Amino acid sequence: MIIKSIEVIPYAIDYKKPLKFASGMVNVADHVLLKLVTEDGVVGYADTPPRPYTYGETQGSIVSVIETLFAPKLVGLKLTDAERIREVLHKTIGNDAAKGAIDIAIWDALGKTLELPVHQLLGGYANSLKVSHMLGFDEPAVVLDEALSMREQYGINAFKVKVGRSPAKLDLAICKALRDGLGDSADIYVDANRGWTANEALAALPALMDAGISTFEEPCDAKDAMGRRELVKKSLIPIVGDESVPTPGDVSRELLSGGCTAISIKTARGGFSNATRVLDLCEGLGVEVMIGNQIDTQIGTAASLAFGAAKKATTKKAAELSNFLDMADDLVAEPLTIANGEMRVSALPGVGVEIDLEKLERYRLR
Ligand code: MUC
Ligand code: MG
Repeated sequence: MIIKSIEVIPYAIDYKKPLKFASGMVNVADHVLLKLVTEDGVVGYADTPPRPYTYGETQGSIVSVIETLFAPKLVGLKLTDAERIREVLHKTIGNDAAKGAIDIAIWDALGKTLELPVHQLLGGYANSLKVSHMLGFDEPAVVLDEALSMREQYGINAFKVKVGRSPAKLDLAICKALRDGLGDSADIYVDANRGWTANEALAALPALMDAGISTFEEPCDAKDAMGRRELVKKSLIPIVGDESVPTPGDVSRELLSGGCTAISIKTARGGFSNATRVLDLCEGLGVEVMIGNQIDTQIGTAASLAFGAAKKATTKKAAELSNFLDMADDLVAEPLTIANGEMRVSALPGVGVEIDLEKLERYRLR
């Protein structure tokens, strides 16, 4: 149960096609694999996606903060020393992806030590989650084709559409094309990644409503507090906080000040422990949540699935679990599968994936 070592392994795997959105583009998974070993020889893994343009973390900064600040203080603690571990991680502001990987690897090692799946340890509510697919910027016909093929091949019928461009009509045309092409049964919702001003988002609302959009994520920068609050007051659909709410403190601030009315929970950001606190806070306040995607690999997706399936509140809406399908390869020994629009939890102890060590050798950068 005692943490013996924490190793960080930067690696790079290409995407078959890039995902483009208002705050950036991803065409390579330049992530960090975290490997935690206990004195009993149990190995816990977690994946760390850097998002410099959103949270300021890079592949290099993740490696550095873990190697120089966190790992030296965590080695020697028990996997169950949760509050002591939290105290170490709280020594820095931010670094939420790095902290998330440490937390998830600890849970993975704990599950393997106890020979139990982490979704059981976290709550064990469901065996599967409905899957939502995230659609990046492209021509309306191309985006619709992707959505139709996701429905045809995997049974997915929930789609998050990236918006936030100028002119807004580029994005509104995509929303209309998707509704016309997918029909009324599809859940279609949008994410502007802060690309619009509050007034641009407000101007887009009627067309979004016409297209039957169910929720509107990060329409504008939450720091533009007055405009954002006006927008929230005027919107008939939930305004979802994502990058504005990585921690429980951020969630409290944004919900209580009227900056958003629903919360996207991402395990890559702070891990299961942070996600549990965010979820409990939202439940206490009666606020809707959804499981978001940090453009995760299969390792990260397995973590989102383990958490989302464990808790009742996160099983209501489809969870964003499918964007690993765009990657040219992955580090897992057995690929995750999506069938009938659902992903089932793994029966393996821990988070539920095994690492293919040959692939890790192939893609590691050092
Ligand atoms: C999202 O919901 O914003 C884009 C960048 C990232 O890290 O996550 C995404 C998806
Ligand atoms: Mg988002």
